[in-house]
Amino acid sequence: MAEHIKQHPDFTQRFDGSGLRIAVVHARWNKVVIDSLLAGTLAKLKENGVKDHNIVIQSVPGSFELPLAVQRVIAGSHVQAGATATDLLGGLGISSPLGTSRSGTPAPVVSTMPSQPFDAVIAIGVLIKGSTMHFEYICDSVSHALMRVQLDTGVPVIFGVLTALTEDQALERSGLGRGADKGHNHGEDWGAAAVEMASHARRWGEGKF
Ligand code: RBF
Repeated sequence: MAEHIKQHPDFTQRFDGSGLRIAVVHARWNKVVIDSLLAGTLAKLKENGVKDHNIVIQSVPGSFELPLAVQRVIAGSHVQAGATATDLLGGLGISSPLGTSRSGTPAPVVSTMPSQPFDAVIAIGVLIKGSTMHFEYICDSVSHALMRVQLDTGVPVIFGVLTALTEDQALERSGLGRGADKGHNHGEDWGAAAVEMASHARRWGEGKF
């Protein structure tokens, strides 16, 4: 019988991230651990083909702020995509209700706004248990709320929140362990999970299985 049952998922199947747009929202509490997780996440996104200009990084004070930030970032990316579509139509002179152009052929508007909403959002936070009940309340509410955001929006939200009982646990799970074994940087898994889930969600959304 296998000695260890608990295993990380197999991320050897590659998904093409070259056409995906992904946001990373991270908290700033426990910065040393956050920085390592963020670096691992970004390295994996790029390794899977996600382009630099298609990665947006935002930060919030603490993990409790993550769910609202993720929800707003998703909504904002739809506004950006809508604005681009409107710009393009305006540039073609199709939907200008005020008829502002005096000439018959308005100059084309070259939009600098990204035209694509986020395909996935990675929420990164590090919660370390203290001597009060804050840890329990924040872990519980943040995990439920992040799940709610992804189900409400239909955009995959990757749960990149470490809920560590000790500082050493947090360090080990970000590849910064103090012992001989530095541990595994879970940020890498979150980057890979984002590309996989974004690819699946696109395909499933088009009815392709
Ligand atoms: N935020 C984190 O991301 N990680 C923590 O370990 C953490 N511990 C906290 C402990 C206490 C006692 C308090 C009051 C807040 C903590 N926060 C932590 C911040 C929290 O997520 C949030 O930013 C603030 O409560 C403001 O809404």
